[in-house]
Amino acid sequence: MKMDSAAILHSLKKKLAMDPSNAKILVVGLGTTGISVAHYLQKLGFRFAITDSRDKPPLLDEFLQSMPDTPVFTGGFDEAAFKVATHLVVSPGVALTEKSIVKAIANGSKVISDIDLLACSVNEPIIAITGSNGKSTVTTMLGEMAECNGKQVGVGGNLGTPALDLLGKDAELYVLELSSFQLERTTCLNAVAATVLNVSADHLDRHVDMVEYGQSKNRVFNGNGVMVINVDDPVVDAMTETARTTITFSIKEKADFCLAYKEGAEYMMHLNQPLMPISELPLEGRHNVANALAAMALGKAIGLDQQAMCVALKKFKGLDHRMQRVAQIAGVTWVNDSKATNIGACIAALQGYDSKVILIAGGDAKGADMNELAPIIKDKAKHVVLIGKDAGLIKQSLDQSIPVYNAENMPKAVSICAELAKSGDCVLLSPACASLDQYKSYQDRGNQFSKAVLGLLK
Ligand code: UMA
Ligand code: ADP
Repeated sequence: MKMDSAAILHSLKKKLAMDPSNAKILVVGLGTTGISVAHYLQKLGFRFAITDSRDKPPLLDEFLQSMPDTPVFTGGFDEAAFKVATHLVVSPGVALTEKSIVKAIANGSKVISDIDLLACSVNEPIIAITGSNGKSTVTTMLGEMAECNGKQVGVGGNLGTPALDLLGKDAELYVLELSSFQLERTTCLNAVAATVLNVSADHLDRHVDMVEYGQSKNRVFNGNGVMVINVDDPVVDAMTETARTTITFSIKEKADFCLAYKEGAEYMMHLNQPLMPISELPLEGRHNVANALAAMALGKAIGLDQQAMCVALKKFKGLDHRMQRVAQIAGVTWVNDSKATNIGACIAALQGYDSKVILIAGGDAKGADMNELAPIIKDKAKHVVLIGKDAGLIKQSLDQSIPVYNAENMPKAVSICAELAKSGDCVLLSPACASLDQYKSYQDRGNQFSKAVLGLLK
């Protein structure tokens, strides 16, 4: 049954010690998360203020218009605002190591997330998906599978729609993509089913090391829901809690959801039952077969019909900027994988090719060790065109074994590739790095790539 305001307030008090009569809440970060939190708190009658360390965050004017009475502190974090706060709802982009936050915690403030607030506000099941790569793909797949089962589903979180903006839409279930940042500050999520798809180096500019990064991911399993485990990833496999209900998936070995050959075709299997041939999955790359198995396993955990899940998978279009074919020009295929913002995604992309590609890579490495990428580049790329701030790190890791070119911008990178490519070649943008050193976002980077490629037709 849907929770009314009284039930939500009761739950907030019990689980987060949040009560409108005495809680003073500071929303940290005036981005999409912060704004969704502000609307939620206002509806429930809480006293709160919002702060952002930027002078003029882009959403400030819009916010001031919609909530003119809310105290707003911008241009640095105001010590006084932190000092009086009983609770800090900290946006994922703000590091918990911020001095003001550390001080506030020492003074007894409680740090929570928008995900905590959602978890206290719904009776409907929450399915939580994290991992270094594949989160958005699996979240979207599962959402479409649930819709194919006739369910009203709220799909969001790190994917784009802030979790609290999913409220009020009569969802029967919530499918949330969660980042390590969202998880590290979430204390009361108890998802009915959850998965860590994989763990590979990412965000090491924010996390102390791989151990701490993995621990943040592991928090998705807090509670007692079904654990969906990728047995191909040793870090994830080690998260298995034997007392919990577990569903496994694998593209390499036997698991609850795995692969097997039947009459010459490779099938996705559940236990010993064939589900569908992988040739009917309209996506590039083995990693997307793993993603499909993970989505199936999560769907199984919440009782979705397997036939309906297969129908959804066969229709799944894939997401933009992930192994997206942009064009074929003079026999050269151009692929936009701009969402490959870490090494693991670039490795998965390269592994999918049988012959060598021309790779465009580089950007902000976020503290990752590019030497981990070098062996697969040497194996699968015949030329490498480097862009962005950490181009030098990739170049160093490749020694002299492969021709490397530097490009100051995307049009230049595309024109170098166009000169190098011969009919039958593939040019792959899979940067292994974040985009923010040169672009507004990975979408902007991908769009600039596509624009430059399509410009070759003129
Ligand atoms: N800010 C500060 N001080 C800081 C850092 C940020 O005041 O030190 C302020 C910024 O000035 C800005 C606000 O915080 O005004 C932005 O907050 P935010 O960075 O948390 O961004 P949101 O708009 O709230 O978006 C967040 C997620 N962003 C990040 O985690 C960086 C979005 O994920 C997510 O879609 C959204 O919440 C809804 O849940 C984006 C992302 O890049 C897509 N995620 C990373 C990833 O996928 O790799 C983790
Ligand atoms: P996320 O939301 O975790 O960033 P996406 O589905 O958006 O995941 O994909 C991000 C990048 O990772 C893309 O380059 C995509 O091709 C790649 N990718 C997707 N699934 C996997 C996987 N299971 N393993 C490795 N890389 C993957």
